[in-house]
Amino acid sequence: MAHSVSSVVNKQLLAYIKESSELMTPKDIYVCDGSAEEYHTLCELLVKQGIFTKLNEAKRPNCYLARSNPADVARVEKCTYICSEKEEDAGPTNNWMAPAEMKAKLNGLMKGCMKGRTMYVIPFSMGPIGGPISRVGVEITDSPYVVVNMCIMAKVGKKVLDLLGVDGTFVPCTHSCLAPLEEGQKDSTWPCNIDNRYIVQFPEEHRIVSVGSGYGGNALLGKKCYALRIATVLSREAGDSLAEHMLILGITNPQGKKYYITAAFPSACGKTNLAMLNATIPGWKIECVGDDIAWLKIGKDGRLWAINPESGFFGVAPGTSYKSNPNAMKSCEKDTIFTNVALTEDGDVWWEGMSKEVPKGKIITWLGKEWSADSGEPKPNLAHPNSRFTARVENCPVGDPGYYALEGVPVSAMIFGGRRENTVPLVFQSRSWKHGVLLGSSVASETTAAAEAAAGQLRFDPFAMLPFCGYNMGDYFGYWLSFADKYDEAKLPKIFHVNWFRKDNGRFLWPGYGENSRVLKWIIERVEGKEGIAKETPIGYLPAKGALDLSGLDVPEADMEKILTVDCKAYLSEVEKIRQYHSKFGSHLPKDLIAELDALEQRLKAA
Ligand code: GTP
Ligand code: SPV
Ligand code: MN
Repeated sequence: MAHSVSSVVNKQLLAYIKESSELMTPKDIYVCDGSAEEYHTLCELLVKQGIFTKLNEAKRPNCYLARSNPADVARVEKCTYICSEKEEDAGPTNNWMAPAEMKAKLNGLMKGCMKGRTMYVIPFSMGPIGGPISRVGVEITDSPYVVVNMCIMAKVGKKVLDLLGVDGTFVPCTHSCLAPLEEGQKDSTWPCNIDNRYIVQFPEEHRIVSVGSGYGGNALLGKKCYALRIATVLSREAGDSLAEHMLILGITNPQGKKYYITAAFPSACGKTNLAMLNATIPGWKIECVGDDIAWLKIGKDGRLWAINPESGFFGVAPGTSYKSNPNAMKSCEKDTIFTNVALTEDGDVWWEGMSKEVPKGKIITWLGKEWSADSGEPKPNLAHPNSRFTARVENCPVGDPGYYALEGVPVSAMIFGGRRENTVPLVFQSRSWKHGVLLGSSVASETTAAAEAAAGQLRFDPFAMLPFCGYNMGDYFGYWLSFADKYDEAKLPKIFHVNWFRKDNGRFLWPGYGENSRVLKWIIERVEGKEGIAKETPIGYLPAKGALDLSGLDVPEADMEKILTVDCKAYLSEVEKIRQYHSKFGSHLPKDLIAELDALEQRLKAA
């Protein structure tokens, strides 16, 4: 396929390309066709530019390593804006600026910003091309690193242009590193503009502009900017859809019956791990549809159906090993882009937690510095804590066939969870959909390295969507609640809450990872309506004594007791914190949610 603009027929796209190139004045324009050949050519270009290091072909076929600017390593929430016409519509959890003011600022920054660079045009589909839940976007970027990552994370190229035809519409997603190249100027190995990073969503126009950062969620605009922030807005407009920070997994019981579960955990809190886990209990099988984002829609049958809008995994590297997540390790054995991990002497990658022993020989750290175990120097972080792999869904050994289904998969259960060292039990079920919305709205978690800021601090992260909701979060709670009024609750997924992260003196009380399959088994048995496996408590239904399958598991009974008991006193103080947090939504806080919290308090006081 031709890569020139003359191959484009779509009216909106032609106008978008024209307007973009007039503003940003690139040296040339390249329309991506999404072919394997194009991917290889761009990877070679990235190697030539010093942005990519090709890894050892015998050990990691078709794999590359990129090292970012040390200051451009994660999402930057303080630079992320929802620019709605009214500040109130962005709500208290988002940064806001008036659209006109933001556009003036961006236009100033973007004038001539692609000088000396190629402007890439990436037509992409989130979800199967032409599927009823899928949506189209076009990213314009001056970063070939972004192009190759988008080629893994979304469905890119000619088929999308064909789908758009002459009159089809799409969400325009403009990205620039804001690093114009003067004649003869030597390029940086990670072009960016740290002091001018703006990740901007215009919810009313369904438009995205992101400048200054080349990193993941800031720059791969199909991901968090489109598939969450803009898609939350589109989903509410549709009235029957949701866009969530959720994994999707298929789970088959020993009788061969299959169910689908989605789960929302905050960034770096275990979605990839749960989505790909190998069950430790005999006869149960888990397969992966997606590990980060779910688009959901009410089907003709009244059930909620889900697709994974992505086609790759942008997964956290540290902590991933053949022991903790063998399927993620296998997914990145080939055809993978690694960002900010360490390079070993034999041309392979390494990160903290991949193996007990640090590999022998010379290591190049994520900062590009040499280090070796026998150098006598103290070991620095060899990989950045938020280093990532970009791997293809097709290479996941436990990929679920449901991933390819145009209409998605029917969801039986939804799980919320966070990183909580105390108070929150291993698992419990909500009393109803609306009570489940209360659970989602009060997810709190210790912060991680996935966003720039101090890690390890407890913060509320409702629905694991704090940085990703494109409108007023109070209205988002209301929209979630409305599903119980609009649809038959019996057909909606059952809602659960989990916590793999309870601690005692710094030690995890629950072994987690593959053992989490035991919790999934209980959840499915609840969905099936199995009797006698739950006890009612003030916070919801917990596993009854002996109902959680612990066969062959070596966890002290006292530890299990701790993580399966409700501490009503601690929960009453939790209620106070939730009430205080909710109060920031003012008149946007739905009455039904206040009623759910009041009822929880009453039940706790009565216990
Ligand atoms: P994003 O891609 O940032 O949205 O993150 P994610 O939710 O997919 O997180 P991921 O599965 O990559 O997990 C991140 C961290 O949580 C890793 O360091 C894991 O080792 C750790 N983790 C995952 N599951 C468990 C578990 O069951 N128990 C414990 N203790 N740690 C876990
Ligand atoms: C997250 O931070 O939740 C991620 C990584 O999944 S990023 O795509 O950078 O947002
Ligand atoms: Mn995520």
